[in-house]
Amino acid sequence: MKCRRCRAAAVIELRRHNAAFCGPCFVHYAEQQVRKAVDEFAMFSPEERILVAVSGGKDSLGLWDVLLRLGYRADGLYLGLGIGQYSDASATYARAFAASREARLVEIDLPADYGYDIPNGSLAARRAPCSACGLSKRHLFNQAAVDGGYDVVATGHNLDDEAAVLFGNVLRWNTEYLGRQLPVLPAEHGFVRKVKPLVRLDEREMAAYCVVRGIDYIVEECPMAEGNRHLGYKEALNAVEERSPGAKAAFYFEFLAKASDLFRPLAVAGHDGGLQPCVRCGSPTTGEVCAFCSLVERAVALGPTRRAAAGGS
Ligand code: Q46
Ligand code: ZN
Repeated sequence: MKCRRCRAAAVIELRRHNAAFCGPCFVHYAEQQVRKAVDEFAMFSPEERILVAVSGGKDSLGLWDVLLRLGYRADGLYLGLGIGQYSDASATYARAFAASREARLVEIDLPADYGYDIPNGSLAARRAPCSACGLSKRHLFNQAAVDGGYDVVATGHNLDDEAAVLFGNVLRWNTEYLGRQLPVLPAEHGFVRKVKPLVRLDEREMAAYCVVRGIDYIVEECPMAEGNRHLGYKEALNAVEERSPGAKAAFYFEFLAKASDLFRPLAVAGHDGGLQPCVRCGSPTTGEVCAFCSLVERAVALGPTRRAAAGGS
């Protein structure tokens, strides 16, 4: 197998592109894919300041690396979720990467800064852990971007993530979500712009990118991910992709090109609920107190004793 670009021995084969690449040319390919996504969806300009949400995993660290290599003004944001050993280890990878690139890493720690963790918050709010986690991330990423004067928050969602979410939304015809599933969500109502520059790269490619670039990342999955519906959707899509290389990318990009606009009015209608500032934190919300502040309040009130009794750690 030879590299498509330089004819040297290839280290990775990409069936959906009917191509193979050597290490350096694969890095070039990955950069091109990010560049293409950024340009195609007008994600940000070289002057803008980007806050990259980093988890210590392959996608977010790989994304940060690509953006720095492409010359973007990208800082990292690490959010400590208080998920035991997993959080301790993931923070180590994020810090080590930042130190190796002399890049700026903003850190927020849920237990130290807000007095709760994801297992506790999930119990208190009677939400699945990933739901309490998603709510916390959305709020704190936005808050950190506003506080730090960043133009945009970038997350490491890759093609597999986006295709799996799309699959789940199509299975249930969640029309409001379908109207908002875009690689760029523009700034509105006090929310900064959110972008997903890795939509043209899949999970395997991001793992390969990190290996070729020598980026150490946490391989272990978050222990709370078990039972997450999206894992099942990813497996289903991988089975389709195996038989029909390129199907996953076609599913996602053809949706964006041909169907996404049809659902947009439904998303806008569902989102038009008269936003006002939260009385506690000032974030835009439809109620008096935003969902994040009420989660914190309930989690802190639940306290560590009840948490231990309920089997949390
Ligand atoms: S970190 Fe949070 Fe994920 Fe863990 S609790 Fe779920 S959402 S699985 S990306
Ligand atoms: Zn609030």
